[in-house]
Amino acid sequence: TTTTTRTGADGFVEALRAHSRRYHDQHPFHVRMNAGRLSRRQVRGWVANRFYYQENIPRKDAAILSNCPDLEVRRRWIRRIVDHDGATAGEGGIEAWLRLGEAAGLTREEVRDHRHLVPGVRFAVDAYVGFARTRPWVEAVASSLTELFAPDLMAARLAAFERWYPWIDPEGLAYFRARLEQAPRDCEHALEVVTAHCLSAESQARAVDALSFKCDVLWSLMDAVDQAYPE
Ligand code: PQQ
Repeated sequence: TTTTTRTGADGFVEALRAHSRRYHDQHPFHVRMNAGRLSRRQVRGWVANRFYYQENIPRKDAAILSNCPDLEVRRRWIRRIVDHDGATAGEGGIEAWLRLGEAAGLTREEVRDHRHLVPGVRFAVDAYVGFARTRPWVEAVASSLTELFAPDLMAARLAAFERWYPWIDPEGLAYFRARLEQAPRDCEHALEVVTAHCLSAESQARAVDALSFKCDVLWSLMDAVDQAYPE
């Protein structure tokens, strides 16, 4: 039957949080980035490639909205799309990422036209959007929970960029400052949704698998960037 033993919510949240060990902050490319060991070419390669992730996050969130029958959840979730797309031209996270690119010496055009985008990054990001389109919406929400681990990485990245890459105009780092506030708010909501909906051991296991999948997405993205911009 589908009724199963209810795992304690604490054990479930612990199992989710334990994925911090598989988060992409541990990836060798991120370790080198935060230790100041990347060349300008490598930093630019990462910024240009990560833009594809940024561009697709709102499409991923729109897929979640389209699959979600819960009005209250949709009302809060929609904010993520506005955060990235901006309410008007010149605002939002995608714009902020383009400014990061400019601060790092990339033109807006060369970031937007994907000339630097490598196949592995495209595949990883497309897999994330595809997951949100095709899997049950609560699993897609669970896959966003890597954001539990993002604020520590953002803080480390901000400090590292200011210290090691002074050739990047610090105003270009506004994207990361904004995420320091947005990510905790977003993942608190996602955690609320997942703990409210995943009450059986089976559904909890599927949520943990979804987060595991997302760790793979982010790791694969870094692998692809690492391979394209070797030391
Ligand atoms: N993750 C999501 C998501 O899954 O909905 C949205 C974002 C992330 C962002 O807007 C980010 O900027 C972001 N940044 C990082 C990063 O730079 O390391 C990681 C993640 C993440 O953990 O998925 C996100």
